[in-house]
Amino acid sequence: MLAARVLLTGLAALATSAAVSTSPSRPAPRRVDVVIEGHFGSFAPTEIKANYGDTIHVTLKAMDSAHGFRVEGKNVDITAYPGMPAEASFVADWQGGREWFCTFECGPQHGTMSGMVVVQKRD
Ligand SMILES: [Cu+2]
Repeated sequence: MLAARVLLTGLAALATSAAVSTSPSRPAPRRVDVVIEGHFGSFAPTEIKANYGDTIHVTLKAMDSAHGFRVEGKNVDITAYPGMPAEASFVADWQGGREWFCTFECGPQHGTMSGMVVVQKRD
């Protein structure tokens, strides 16, 4: 019983300190790690969310044929092959949505392969 009470008190303290250190109005820049799977015709997931100033680290995995990943307006262009993931890091230095798309001619559905990086303003 006492052990349970001590545990609960500790959890409450942790929750309080977490709330203080991660103020929602001004989150510190962070590293956002995302694993994106390229399948014939689509990526999974199709959205990356970040805050302005975050560093986004993408690991692209090719699940069937090779697939590419290029972000509109950024110097990011990688190609992954089955069993050979590719990685890239870039800073979310814009606000709003920016499309990413496949840059490898992977098949008839190639033109449909895209996603969106959505960057929220940091107040
Ligand atoms: Cu493609």
